[in-house]
Amino acid sequence: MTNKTAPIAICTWGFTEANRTAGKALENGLTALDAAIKGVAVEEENVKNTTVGKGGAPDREGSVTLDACVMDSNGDCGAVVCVENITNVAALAKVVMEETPHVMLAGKGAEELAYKNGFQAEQLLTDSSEAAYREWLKTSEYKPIINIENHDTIGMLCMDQHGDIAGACTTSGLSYKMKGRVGDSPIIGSGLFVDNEIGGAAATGMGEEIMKTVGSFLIVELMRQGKTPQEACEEAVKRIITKNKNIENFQVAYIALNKKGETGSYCIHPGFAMMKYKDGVNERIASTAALD
Ligand code: SD4
Repeated sequence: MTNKTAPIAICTWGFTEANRTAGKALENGLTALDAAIKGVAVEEENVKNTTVGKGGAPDREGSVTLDACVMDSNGDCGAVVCVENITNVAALAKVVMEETPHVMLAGKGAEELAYKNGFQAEQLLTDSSEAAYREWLKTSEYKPIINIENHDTIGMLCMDQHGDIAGACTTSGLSYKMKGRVGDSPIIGSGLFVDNEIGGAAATGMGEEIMKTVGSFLIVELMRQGKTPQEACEEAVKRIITKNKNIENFQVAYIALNKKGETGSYCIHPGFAMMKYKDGVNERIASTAALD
């Protein structure tokens, strides 16, 4: 074996199958980036997940718009925002990274790139997400509920057999968001950041709060300064909750992985967990919370 470190996959929330898929792909020799894209694709294609890919909740006008980004171990990255009719938007973000001179493409431009590269158009609004949307329209009350609604964005970090780290993050964003709203998930440094010399971090939760503190970049920088992944996640959550008068009303959670293969996770409110695959074991690790 060429490995310096056993491959590791971690992801947000309890996505057992997605994380196992990535872990096995790493064991089979896939690069960290391709394993992460393959792992998150499980949730992009899972119509029961109402926060990612096909089956994701629509915006308040009934359109499902997806956001995703990827970051590679050589520091390259790609992102797509507000994409309709394409399920595997993390894979599309990789196409932006590899086939264009840009980092981020929005809406129609990203969709055209997808079709040129063989992605198929799909109806992302399922019968059940449409029914839930019609129910929501009766009150049109926009009030995301912590850990219940809006909670299944997948951010994934992988370390491959060569010890290289990469990641992917993919979401349909907040349910019934305003048309055109984009959160943290496709924003390099907010929803995801990787520095292969240090480690990586990914986020889930209220994107607006994550973006204000550039959370994933912050965590990697804190690890660079010597903090463990756990300490870095805790500090990044602390930055959000200090002086924030609204913390009762939103969740933010982070996961992190460093070059030594150490991992950490932390959140504001109890209820968050991450998955970790290492040495053939795929386990759910409940996160400690600032407001435990
Ligand atoms: C967003 N961070 O669009 C995403 C939502 C999320 O689990 O993480 N949901 O703000």
